[in-house]
Amino acid sequence: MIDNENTFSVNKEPGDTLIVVDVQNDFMPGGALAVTDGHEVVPIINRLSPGFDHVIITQDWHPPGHVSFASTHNDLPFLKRNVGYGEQTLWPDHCVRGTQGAELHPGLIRPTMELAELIVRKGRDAKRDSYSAFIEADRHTHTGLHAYLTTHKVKRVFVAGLALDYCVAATAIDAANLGYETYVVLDACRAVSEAAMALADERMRYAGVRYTRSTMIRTYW
Ligand code: VGL
Ligand code: ZN
Repeated sequence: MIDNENTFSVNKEPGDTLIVVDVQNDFMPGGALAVTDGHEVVPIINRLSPGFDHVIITQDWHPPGHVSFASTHNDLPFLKRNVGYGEQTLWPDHCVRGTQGAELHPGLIRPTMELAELIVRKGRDAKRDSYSAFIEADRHTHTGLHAYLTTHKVKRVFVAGLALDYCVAATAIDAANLGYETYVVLDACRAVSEAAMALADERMRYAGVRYTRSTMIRTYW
């Protein structure tokens, strides 16, 4: 469903920023909200990060009893429920702040974590989820990432990590709508479900998000 006409080769420019989304233990095989082959993105991201002027990491970082947890509503995971700000997909408890499942994959620590200048923790409010690293699920509350990138005059962002059909897509769509030239690094992402991926693909294209691959990003200096 992701074909080639929206996939671009790109030459690295000063200021280019890599956003590494939710490469956390709970999204790895065996984790609470496992993404198939999620661990495969780790070495790819580690090869990618040293070439970027800015590396930003995000962590899904929920308090116990978070609104996105099925257990909070005594309901089943993967159903949807209307909460204050609209429809919320319910998930198994995952990325509870301070737990091992919320930690970054240990393989990411060097060099990506070492090079990162900012960690954005999202979904921190019990009553509000956030797939996007920029704007929370109420579509109103900013995380501060846009202000940070504006301060550093960042024009282009490259998004990688987990899950492509949820947090990566939401982050890329917001980035594009906020005016960044936005690339999703496809081989450095993995998706949860085919159905969600088809929808995410459509929404990303509509927002003007471009696709690239780690092998198609060139550095000339
Ligand atoms: C994510 C579902 C719930 C993600 C986070 O990182 O894509 N998905 N929380
Ligand atoms: Zn979450």
